[in-house]
Amino acid sequence: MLIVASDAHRAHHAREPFPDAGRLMDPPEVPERVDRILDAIASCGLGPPQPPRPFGSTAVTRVHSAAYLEFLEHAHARWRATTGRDESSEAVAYARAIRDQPFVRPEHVVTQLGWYSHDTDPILAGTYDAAIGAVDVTLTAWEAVADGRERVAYALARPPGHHAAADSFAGYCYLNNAAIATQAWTDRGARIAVVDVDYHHGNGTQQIFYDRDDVLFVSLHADPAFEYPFFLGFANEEGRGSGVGRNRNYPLPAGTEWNTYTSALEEALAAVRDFGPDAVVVSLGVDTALEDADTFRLVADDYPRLGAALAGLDRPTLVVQEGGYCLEVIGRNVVAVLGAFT
Ligand code: OKP
Ligand code: ZN
Repeated sequence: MLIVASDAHRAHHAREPFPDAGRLMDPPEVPERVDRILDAIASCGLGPPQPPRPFGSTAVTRVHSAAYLEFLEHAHARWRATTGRDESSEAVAYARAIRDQPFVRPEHVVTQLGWYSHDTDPILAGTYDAAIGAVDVTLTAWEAVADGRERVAYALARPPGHHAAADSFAGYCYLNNAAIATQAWTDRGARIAVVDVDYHHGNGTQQIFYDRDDVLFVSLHADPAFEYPFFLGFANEEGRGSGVGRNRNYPLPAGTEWNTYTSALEEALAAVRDFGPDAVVVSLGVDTALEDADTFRLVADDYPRLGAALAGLDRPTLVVQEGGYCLEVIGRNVVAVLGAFT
């Protein structure tokens, strides 16, 4: 199995605490996540990780709007010019779009921050370069599978991507790595199933492919009735237009253990088999772990089972890293999933 990783992610490291369920929380999406996964990969004999090649922006512009990309690239410099803050400052929204108004042209950087995001994530001086670096990692892994050189590849993407939509960042995500690879695949004529097993609903991926009949999006996640991203991820979101029936959400209760998880997983994977994709993209978040701060309770032995179920689809597969924040177990659990493919 090809494993792709790079150091570009280090340019993005948010440190300012943000409000989360009534408390201030230190950002958990840190560079050390990648180090821990690489350690586990090294000690289980997978790898060695390969470096990415640069892909430029063509594939990115197939998913994200030109205006959003221009914003993301220059937001921090504009923020500095406007506020007088320094290189290490974090640009964060503090005013939001006003609903149901005809306004569509954000010009001021603060307006843009409120326009292009729906939570409190910051843009740092290195955010754009890091996000592009994660896309290069993802597309390098994708290309090896799409060209038929590998049956399965793993993209150690950071920052993650599944909350980023065509023109919005949120949930630690700026560019939607999995969606960009999926789009690149469909641009070669393939029908793709995206299986999102991160603890949180992949709202960005859902939004990007909501009208599409050539991409099936299935997501198992904590019920948005009580969990981030709150506004999307409910079971009645089934797709739109020619995409009707091509979006399947499996919201699960707080405290979900393997027993409940596996039933939903079997249903989701049956929908994938039914769709009959040419290839599969897995958005792999391991924040479903008992040890993670969130509410699910999957344990070490469950991750090889999850991997085996995904590998059982028996399709060319790109696995893209999403969440997982407990540094003690993130590596162990990622490697357990990957190991099931070998
Ligand atoms: C990302 B992924 C606000 C962030 C609030 C959101 C959780 C994001 C999870 N700055 N927390 O799906 O693991
Ligand atoms: Zn998550």
